[in-house]
Amino acid sequence: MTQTLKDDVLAALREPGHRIPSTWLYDQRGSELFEAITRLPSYYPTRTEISILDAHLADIAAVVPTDSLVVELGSGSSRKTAPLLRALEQPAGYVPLDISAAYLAEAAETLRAQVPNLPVHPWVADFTTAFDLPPDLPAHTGRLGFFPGSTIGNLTAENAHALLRHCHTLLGDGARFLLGIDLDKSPEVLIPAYDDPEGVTAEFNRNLLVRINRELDANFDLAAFRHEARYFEDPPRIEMHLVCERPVSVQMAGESFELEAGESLHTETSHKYSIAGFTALAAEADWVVSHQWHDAESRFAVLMMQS
Ligand code: AVI
Repeated sequence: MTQTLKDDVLAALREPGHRIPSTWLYDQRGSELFEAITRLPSYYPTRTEISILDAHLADIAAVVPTDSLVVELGSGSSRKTAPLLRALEQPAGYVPLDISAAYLAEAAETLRAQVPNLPVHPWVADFTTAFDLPPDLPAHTGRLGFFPGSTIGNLTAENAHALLRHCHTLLGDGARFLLGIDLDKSPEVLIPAYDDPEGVTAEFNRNLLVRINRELDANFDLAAFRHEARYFEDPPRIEMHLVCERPVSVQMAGESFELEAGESLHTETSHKYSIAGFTALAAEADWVVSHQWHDAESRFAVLMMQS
């Protein structure tokens, strides 16, 4: 069930662990800050994935049947989607899915300009829940799911499984699914990617408190919270936290909450996979990994799966 920001923040403040779903990081400012993160020297995933896609576009296109309908989970970074669509042989159309109607409309316009003559069917959907496709799709012979950015890593294993299973049903028999995953690696590389020297990720994380104060009339004292990226080995993941530097009292929705020094709000988990581990997760949802591409340092992988 989709919760409101208020319900999720109240639940997080009441429960130990204080976990707030990471989707709330992406208001207008949060989306701009995330875009800035993708261009930081220490945030390797975006540029690594783009270089893998660029290097293997012809191999990727070769395993996608002609006349496929491309369904992207997320409204598409023009840096990844336009080159893919141009490389495919006569795609039947492109369906970007996004929770934000405004962002989706803008991205669809950009894409239309970059890939003329391709039917584009933007569709507002929350892909963390069961979603549908638009009813007025052009005729097509098969479907290609596209889920770049390692966004699947921000889901729990349970939700990632549910999403893969849902996509299996939605994309149908003979479908292909092209997906990016971030690979497990040394914390010496991972920590700076999520705690950059420029402080952009810290601002991205702290912006959640700005949003909560603004939208829910709360009074989080921003100066009392420090951004922290933590690496865990099992399962491999980075967690983002906002750690209280001193005891903090917060008032919100007529309730008062006390947080102790050292307690934290857990704002995001970013799972890091092995190719074998992800292949096993995909197999539980009946997807077979048919091709895999990664960079020379094995930081990131792009997988092609078949239903
Ligand atoms: C969107 N997602 C894949 C990013 C990640 O790497 O988990 C979000 C992010 N959080 C901090 N930096 C980037």
